[in-house]
Amino acid sequence: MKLTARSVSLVPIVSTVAAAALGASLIMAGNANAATTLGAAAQQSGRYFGTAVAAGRMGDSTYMGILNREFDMVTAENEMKMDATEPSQGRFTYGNADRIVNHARSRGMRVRGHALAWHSQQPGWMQNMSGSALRNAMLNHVTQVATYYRGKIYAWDVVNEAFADGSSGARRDSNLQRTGNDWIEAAFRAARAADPGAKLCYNDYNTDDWSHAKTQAVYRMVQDFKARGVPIDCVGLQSHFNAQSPVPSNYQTTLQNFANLGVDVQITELDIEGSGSAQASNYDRVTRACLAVSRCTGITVWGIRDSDSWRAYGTPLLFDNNGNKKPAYTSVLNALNAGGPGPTTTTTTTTTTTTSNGPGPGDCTASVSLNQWNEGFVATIKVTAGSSALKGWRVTTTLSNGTVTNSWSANRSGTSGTVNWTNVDYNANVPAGQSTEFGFQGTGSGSGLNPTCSAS
Ligand code: 9MR
Repeated sequence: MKLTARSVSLVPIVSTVAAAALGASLIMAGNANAATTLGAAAQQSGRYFGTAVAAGRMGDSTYMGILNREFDMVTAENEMKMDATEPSQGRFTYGNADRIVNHARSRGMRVRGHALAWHSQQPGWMQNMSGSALRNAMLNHVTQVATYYRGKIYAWDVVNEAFADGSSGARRDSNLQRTGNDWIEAAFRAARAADPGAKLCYNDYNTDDWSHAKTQAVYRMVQDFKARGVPIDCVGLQSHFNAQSPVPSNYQTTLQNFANLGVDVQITELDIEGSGSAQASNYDRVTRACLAVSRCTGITVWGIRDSDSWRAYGTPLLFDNNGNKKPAYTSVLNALNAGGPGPTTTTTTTTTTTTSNGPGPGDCTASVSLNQWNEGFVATIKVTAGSSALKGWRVTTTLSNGTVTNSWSANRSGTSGTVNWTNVDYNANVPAGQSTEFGFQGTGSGSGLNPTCSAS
């Protein structure tokens, strides 16, 4: 990209105002229970503190020591991008991504997935595609990668950097944009279908200043998505700051305004060029802004040591080249220890109910796994054949307080009340005792679906 321009009660002994007025050492001395690592400090208010990780540095013991000690969320810096995971069309490679994901999960860290669809870092074969071939290739990529990592990713950057810089407020021109303005929502729908449990984020840079046209344009898109039931759960603000692009005075306002749309807000690639107390104070401001917004659920810095940064010359990170903590580190840790209201969690519940007509020969059962959040739901219906194979099936569901907006892997009649579903060609045949799945997304409540299955 181009940068133009658990116990919370243990901690907030020091109020925010007092914390701002006191020196760092005083705060630490006055708070014997202060957490001593970034991850632990963030967890006190239910947040996370993450970093970008490069697979190529995982043999560096200093790097790994800091990673394992300080962070509880990980983003692959390049290894989950389209060129890394689908180097030739239809051939998916996850070696380096898996090294990062497996390491994180084995240490109890969570993972942000970055990124499913982006105009940049596309594999060569995709760069030359257009039209419906490109749209289908993109959707297949989203589906395959999100399915591969299903259940392992806290949040996906489904679409990255799709808006233009400057004052136009327009979408960025790209081969993906030229497939039609709805490419972004199509990507989000595909991601939800593939991994209903992951939070789905739109991620961008230069969207930190509330008055910027680009920020406003992203805001309007998210507002529109929420109004139309397009599945979006979070907005990522990359937050790459330097002298040309400083931390804006209205940064907290931006975070709060996005959050007010009903999405989580995450600071996804934070780095701030500079040094010493000036840099420390900027990091302090960003951290406090997140803590002040209850739906700002966490902060990720874009690398560990300055020397690990994509712009090492700007010494923008929290550890110096030798892995020593910088003043910026101390200011972030102290800000986290000063606390803030915990993030609001969406009410996501998963329930499974099974109804059965048998199962005997020619019969089938249907069960539902429901992922419900405040405004909508995704239902995955599992159709299981009885003691003989199915050559076709029909499922009936009841939607008393919800409306289907999008569905996959089945034909549908109706959108609310009694909704009937039948197999599509490729999932008509289900061997005895085996299962197939279809799904749908809706607004409102998906409770009481009570699916029944019959052979057809
Ligand atoms: O840090 C990444 C660097 O190693 C890559 O060369 C670069 C290529 O595009 O991407 C960097 O990460 C970018 C991130 O994926 C998206 N936002 C901007 C980041 C910094 O350029």
